[in-house]
Amino acid sequence: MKLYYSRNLNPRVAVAVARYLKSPLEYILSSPRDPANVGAFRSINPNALVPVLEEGERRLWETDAIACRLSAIAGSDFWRTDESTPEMIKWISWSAYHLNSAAGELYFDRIVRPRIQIPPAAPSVLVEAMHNFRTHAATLDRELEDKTWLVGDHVSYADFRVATALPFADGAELPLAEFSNVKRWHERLSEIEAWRSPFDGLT
Ligand SMILES: N[C@@H](CCC(=O)N[C@@H](CS)C(=O)NCC(=O)O)C(=O)O
Repeated sequence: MKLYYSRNLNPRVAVAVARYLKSPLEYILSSPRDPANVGAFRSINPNALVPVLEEGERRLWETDAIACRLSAIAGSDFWRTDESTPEMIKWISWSAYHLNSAAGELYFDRIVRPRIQIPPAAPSVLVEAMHNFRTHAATLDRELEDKTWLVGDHVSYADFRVATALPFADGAELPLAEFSNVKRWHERLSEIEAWRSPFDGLT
């Protein structure tokens, strides 16, 4: 099996999941949007994005689908398959449409745009993204008031997925210090080596 990845938001989650589950993978560092690669990469993923999990002829894209598959292969409940599955899906969905959507805009503007040398977004776009991030981080903060993990009593994919942008908080200027429960929960998550340093030992 192969996992095509880069060091950006979503592939970072997929690599962290794979390392956490000790998935037997070959890791292929990729630049699918590089003009030199984009055409060829579309045969691996028509969206020309990473991560992609390749198992023989089968290619699976989307981080959530890859996490689901790797968890099944590992025989783990990291991807919950019991009565708590809807609760896990709730967090995955919420983070995609709300927290990570807002954080992703800030990440893209402050980390990716300077790297690929395109001009910053209009200030009003960033003000709105920051407002949305604060709104959703406040929701998460309240939810985490009396919880160690988002689903049940041990870590699940919901924790990794909701935390997608938090390892980039400094560079993306996410105001984590304002949300003490979120900050504590992410510190706890960062005690897991696979989450803290997913790329260690990879090229
Ligand atoms: N919905 C997809 C999004 C994948 C995506 O946006 N990947 C971005 C990185 S966050 C990408 O491949 N960008 C080009 C690159 O990283 O080189 C998922 O959840 O996997």
